[in-house]
Amino acid sequence: MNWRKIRTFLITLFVLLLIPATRFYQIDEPILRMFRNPRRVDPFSLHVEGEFVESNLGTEQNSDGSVTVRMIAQQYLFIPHCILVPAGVPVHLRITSPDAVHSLAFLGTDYNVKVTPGAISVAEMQLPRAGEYKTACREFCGAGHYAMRSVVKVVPQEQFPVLQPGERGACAAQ
Ligand SMILES: [Cu+2]
Repeated sequence: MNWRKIRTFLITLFVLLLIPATRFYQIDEPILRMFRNPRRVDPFSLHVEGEFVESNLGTEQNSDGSVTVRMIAQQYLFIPHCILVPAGVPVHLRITSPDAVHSLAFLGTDYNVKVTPGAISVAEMQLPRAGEYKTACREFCGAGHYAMRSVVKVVPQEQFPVLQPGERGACAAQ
């Protein structure tokens, strides 16, 4: 057996395997996309297409009385900065990140949602009392991490605006 040939073969194989490892977005990414489940989202295009475009962020009213809230956590803010939800109603939260790992903590409650780029984090929550909740990022995400805060305004159900299909509730409109 020729060890030198085997060694050359193994080194060549190793180098060939290294190429896709360093070109993740060119090789692995398109292959992985074929196996994507609906909870995956492309962090590079989420601002321009799909569920997390700006016009779709905020609070959506569902026919069963519950609401769906869509948000983006990114360095170093939450979009929208303020979300409006009715009190005592099931809230389906859907949130994703285009850059780093973040976490959305609702201060004064037990809710803390980890947000990872490429995935949609979902959480079922309910805020029984009207009032203003502060939120903060609880996962160190870079220089501006400590300024990464937002607000949740919980209003009594009768004060929550009736939203048309396609319309999203926001604090400013309130
Ligand atoms: Cu952070």
